[in-house]
Amino acid sequence: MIQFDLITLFPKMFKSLDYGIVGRAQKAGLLQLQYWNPRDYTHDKHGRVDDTSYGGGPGMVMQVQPLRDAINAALHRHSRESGNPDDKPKTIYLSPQGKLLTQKTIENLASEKKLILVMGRYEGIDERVIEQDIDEEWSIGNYVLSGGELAGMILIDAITRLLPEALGDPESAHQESFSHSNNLLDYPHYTRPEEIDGQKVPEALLSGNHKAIEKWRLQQSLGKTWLKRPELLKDRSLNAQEIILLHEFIQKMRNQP
Ligand code: 4GT
Repeated sequence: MIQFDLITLFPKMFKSLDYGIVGRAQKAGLLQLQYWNPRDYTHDKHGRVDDTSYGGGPGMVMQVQPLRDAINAALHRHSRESGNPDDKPKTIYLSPQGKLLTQKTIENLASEKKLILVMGRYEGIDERVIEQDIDEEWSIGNYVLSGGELAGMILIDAITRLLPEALGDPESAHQESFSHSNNLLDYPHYTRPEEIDGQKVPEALLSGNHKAIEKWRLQQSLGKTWLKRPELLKDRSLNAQEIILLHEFIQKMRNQP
């Protein structure tokens, strides 16, 4: 079971997590989402949670007080329920200024019992919240969104599919995370029919020979990575068998381009 406390002005956006594996995980009690809306913590009579930026320039900034009070409300509920002041959940701010999330990061976060995710809006949040209230800052990619909610949902989705009981087939996430933590792309997948419009399923997959299938898949993972994302191979050393398989892949490709 993993719990997320979501600090957001738009809790209804998270309804997209009611579908598929993540929806099932919620219904099965493997995943719990709780919402804390900074709007409910503002002291402003008009309900404002943002203000203009010191130094000028366009756009508004989320103010410290409503945000910090919402985070603290989540922390207080946690310490009241756990009774242990030493296990404070991590607070995470999702922003383009964070370190890039990888499958490795996701695997590490998946072992936490509870995470507090802070979703920014407007131009972002007051820097003093990041300094005082945030433990880790993560980005989902080098591009800018109108809010942190979609990034938060991506993080929750990626973590949830790794929870041991979250999948119908417990092998599948494990297998795939293996190829990812190995810095290789997934191998190609095929299903019935065996032939369509003259396109055939590769012979090796029809052989029923598990060793041959495993070898073909590793070769495809190596070859596709070399073709599509060669930079990934720089972060990974190849063993003798992998070097042979990759050379064979490249050779075959040169024979029938
Ligand atoms: C990009 C990302 C993110 C945004 C990302 C603060 C106001 C941030 C809008 C928010 N954009 N959030 N987490 N690449 N935009 O992860």
